[in-house]
Amino acid sequence: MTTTPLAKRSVGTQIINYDAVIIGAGFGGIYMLKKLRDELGLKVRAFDKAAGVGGTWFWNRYPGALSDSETFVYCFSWDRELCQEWDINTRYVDQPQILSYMNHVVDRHDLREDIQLETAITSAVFDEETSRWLISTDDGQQYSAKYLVTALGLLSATNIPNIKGLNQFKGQTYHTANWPADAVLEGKRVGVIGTGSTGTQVITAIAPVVGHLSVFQRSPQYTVPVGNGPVSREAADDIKRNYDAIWEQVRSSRLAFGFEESDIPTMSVSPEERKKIFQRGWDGGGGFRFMFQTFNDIAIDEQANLAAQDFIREKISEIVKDPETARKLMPRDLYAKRPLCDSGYYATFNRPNVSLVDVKANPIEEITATGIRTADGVEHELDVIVFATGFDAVDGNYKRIDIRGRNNVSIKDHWSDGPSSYLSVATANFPNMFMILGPNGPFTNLPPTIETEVEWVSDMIEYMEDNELACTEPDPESERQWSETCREIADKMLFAKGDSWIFGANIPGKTNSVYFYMGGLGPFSEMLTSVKNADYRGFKFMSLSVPVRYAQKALS
Ligand code: FAD
Ligand code: NA7
Repeated sequence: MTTTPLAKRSVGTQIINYDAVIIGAGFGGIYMLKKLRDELGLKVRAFDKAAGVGGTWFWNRYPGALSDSETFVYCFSWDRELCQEWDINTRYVDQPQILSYMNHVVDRHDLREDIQLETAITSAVFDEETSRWLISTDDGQQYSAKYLVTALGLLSATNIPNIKGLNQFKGQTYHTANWPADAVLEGKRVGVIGTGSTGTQVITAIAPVVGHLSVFQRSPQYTVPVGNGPVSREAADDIKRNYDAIWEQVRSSRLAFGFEESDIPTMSVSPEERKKIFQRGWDGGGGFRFMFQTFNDIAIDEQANLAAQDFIREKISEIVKDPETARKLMPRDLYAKRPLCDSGYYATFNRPNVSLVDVKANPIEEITATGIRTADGVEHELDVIVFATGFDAVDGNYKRIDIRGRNNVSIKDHWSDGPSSYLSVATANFPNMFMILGPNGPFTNLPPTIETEVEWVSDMIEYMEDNELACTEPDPESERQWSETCREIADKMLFAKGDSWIFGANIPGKTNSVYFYMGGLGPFSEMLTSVKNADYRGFKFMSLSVPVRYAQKALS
């Protein structure tokens, strides 16, 4: 490690120099480190505030945490050998399985020595004179790097709603994404606030062990069975044998979930046939499969959407024995959020120890010392409150770091009307800052999108090094056009009419904006390739005002 006192900046501490600093050690950060260190030969350090690698899967240890992407596509495809060696035992992977997989990848590629854990990046400031980033951590250390790669995660900054009285509760409170190892729920009176993807998982998993479970539901959910179960040796071998074909299909598809998306319009078939196809989707399992493999227009056409809604509402009335509970569980709005799947969510409400509180009709008034009081005056006595209340998605972690680009402008101000990017990977006036899963990236099964972005960024950095370029950033007009493209596509989707984190609607005060490119991974990859092949169209480059590989050359 090279250290030097940079007199201008240093306030007693030595600044440590790298070619690239990566923030985050989840899927994105791990692969970025591998590419930049082992393929480009750069001096790189990855930081994570977590005590272990794995990102999402380090943090989300709540009971029932399970991927809703299938195992064979919820992994890295770049490690061909590992794809052949790693066992696929179950259709989906649970949190401990994913975490152990990610630790294995890190060890297998000797990445651990270049990952610094339990270290939060507090600020990153671009120095226009040296064209380098000055990065500070919560332990008071400063680093300098030519490239800053933010692999901060899009579902990572937790959201705890500001409910009156939160601090006076005498029992335990847990957010699902910060689940303590010593959490005890057995026999306890537990309240869960939130019934999204996480809420449905945790509710279903803990109901059999808690004393009493009170579910505080603001929005009822459409959810279908996940269909988890063992994968036979034969099926697993088949997946391994077809590695090339599978990944080619995944990368060129829209959703990257490893299935062919339907091309049949919902209303083009008879009502009987429609029901049969929905039933097949229900029996087969998987939220994305149900929404996108049954028919091709559930997410875009209101009539098609209504047909899917009706099918799920009918299932709720069949499954849930108490009609009043069934009524409360039935959504009436569009089926236009990230499609959920579960391991018996609706049936959980048949248990005698589970009660449903409709907090839209009967809002939470206050958290008291002993529980939650709702507007009807009832005090729900609790030992534990679980917040399954989601995330300040996409730009949440960016706003939590003091990131400053040209003219000392902060990213918070730069994105005050909602976050934007050029192709999800970069934003104007933040030179040499590359984002993995930045705003307006594809809405997909994420590891294939992460790989696509990491590979493109790595190629871009290689190009810059080969051409001795000091820095690059997108021009604002290219960024504006990309935002417009994302907006146009989103406006064609019913998702734009549903209130969820996908459009920033879950956080009070957050800009309701377009946060994703809904055009699919295949078209997104083609776009990235065409930009690269056109000498990085839409990016401007500045050549040397300081030596490239400053860290190595200037200090050796
Ligand atoms: P993350 O895994 O979120 O990693 C980001 C890391 O950055 C974190 O470890 C965080 O600690 C670190 N970090 C942030 N700020 C700082 C800072 N200032 N300083 C230092 N470190 C920092 N996606 C799917 O495609 N399929 C699924 O089935 C699926 N299931 C999910 C289930 C849950 C419960 C959740 C929460 C998400 C799920 N996701 C799923 C989305 C998931 O986040 C992505 O699939 C993927 O793990 C993202 O990887 P990442 O590396 O981009 O970010
Ligand atoms: P989500 O999908 O944002 O769900 C959060 C849930 O919490 C949702 O039901 C919210 O109700 C509810 N919520 C949020 N704030 C409140 C308050 N103040 N009172 C009552 N209820 C509240 O987050 P998840 O963690 O489930 O899933 C996020 C993604 O991570 C998911 O797609 C997976 O990919 C993993 P609302 O619907 O807003 O009315």
